[in-house]
Amino acid sequence: MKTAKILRRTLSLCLVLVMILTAIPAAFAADDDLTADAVTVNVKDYKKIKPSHAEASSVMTWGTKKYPADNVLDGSRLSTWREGVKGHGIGESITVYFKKEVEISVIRIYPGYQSKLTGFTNNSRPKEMTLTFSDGRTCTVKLANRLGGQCFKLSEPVTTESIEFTIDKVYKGNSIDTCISEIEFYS
Ligand SMILES: [Ca+2]
Repeated sequence: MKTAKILRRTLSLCLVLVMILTAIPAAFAADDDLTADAVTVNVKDYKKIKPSHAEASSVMTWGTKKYPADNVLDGSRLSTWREGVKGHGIGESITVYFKKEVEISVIRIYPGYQSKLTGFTNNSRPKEMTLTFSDGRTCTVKLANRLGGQCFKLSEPVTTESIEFTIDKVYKGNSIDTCISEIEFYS
């Protein structure tokens, strides 16, 4: 009888422990509920934040032509980052760094190779990307398949030292390489 009682108590204790351990991640997940909706905003209403540099998980070189990560920060739609793995670059990423912690509210992305329409349609464009901030929080942006910049407003301003953009889905171009021409940041 005594053994049965101890067993029952141990079982009850285990159940309570399981319930607590299950509740802890759920409580943290509620705080991480960050979203980034496509919006039409006048970026002149915001303060532009200058990043320090960008690094990519891969970069394509084609003969003497190079398409480095920093091309997304040079202010020109004529230059692009082009991922350099086989296939459409799903899972490849580009990370933009700032000199110190900054507060970001709006991000403007110029997806694909925006030099001209043929450059845009010839290369793949990101369709969905996961953004990861330096505090580990993430959100997804869903991009339209068109030329020009697309603004995304974060559900709350995020203080961060870097933002990683990971390609989750693409609009397939005639060639398989995925490009991003520019990324801008506003607080
Ligand atoms: Ca550029």
